[in-house]
Amino acid sequence: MGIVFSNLWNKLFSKAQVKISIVGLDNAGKTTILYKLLLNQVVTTTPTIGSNVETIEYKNIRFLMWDIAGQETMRPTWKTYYVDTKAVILVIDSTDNARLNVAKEEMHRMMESEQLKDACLLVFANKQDVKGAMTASQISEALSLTSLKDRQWHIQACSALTGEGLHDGLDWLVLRITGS
Ligand SMILES: Nc1nc2c(ncn2[C@@H]2O[C@H](COP(=O)(O)OP(=O)(O)OP(=O)(O)O)[C@@H](O)[C@H]2O)c(=O)[nH]1
Ligand SMILES: [Mg+2]
Repeated sequence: MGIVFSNLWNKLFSKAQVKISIVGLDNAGKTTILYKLLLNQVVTTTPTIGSNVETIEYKNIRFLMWDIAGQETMRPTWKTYYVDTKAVILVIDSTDNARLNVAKEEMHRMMESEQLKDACLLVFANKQDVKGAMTASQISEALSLTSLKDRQWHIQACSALTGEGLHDGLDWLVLRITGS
C-alpha cells in the first residue's frame, strides 16, 4: 500500500525532468549562461572538461541542463549526451565571425542524429553586450537555420553577462515543451 501511494504521489506531484543539452564552440559562453540562469551571477569560468549538469526550475518545469565542453577535441563526445534530449541549446559567440562556419557545420552534423530527431533547437546569439556583435538575424542566416527541415527552432539574442534575453529563450522552450 505504501509503495502504491508513493508511486501515485510521485506521479501527481513530482515534476518530470526535461533534459536539455547545451552545446557550442569553446568560449561561446555555455557555462556562463548555465550559472547565470542558476545563480543569477556571472561566475568566473575555465574551459569545461567533460560537462556540468544542473537542475533549473523555471515556470514549473524542471530542466536538467547539461553544459557540454566545446573544445575541438571534446566535440566528438557531444553525441554521448543526446539520448532523451528534449531540446538542444546551441550557444554562439556573436563576436566570433571567424568560426561561425565551424559552428554551422557542427550544428548541422548534430541535427542529423537520429537521437535528436524530435528535439527542438534554441540558438542563443550570445555576447550581445559587445560592441560590433553580429545580430541574431545575421547569425541565423550564416547558420542556414531556415534550411533545417522538420525542426522547431528559434534564435534569441542574449548576453550571459547582463542576463538579457536568457529568459526569453527559456520562455520559447517552455512553450515548445508544454505546447501551451
Ligand atoms: N562580454 C561577454 N562575455 C561573455 C559572455 N558570455 C560569456 N562570456 C565570456 O566568454 C568566456 C568563455 O565563457 P564560458 O562560459 O567559459 O564558455 P564555454 O562555452 O563554456 O566554453 P567551453 O567550456 O570551453 O566550451 C568567459 O570569459 C566569459 O566571461 C557574454 O554574454 N558577454
Ligand atoms: Mg564551459
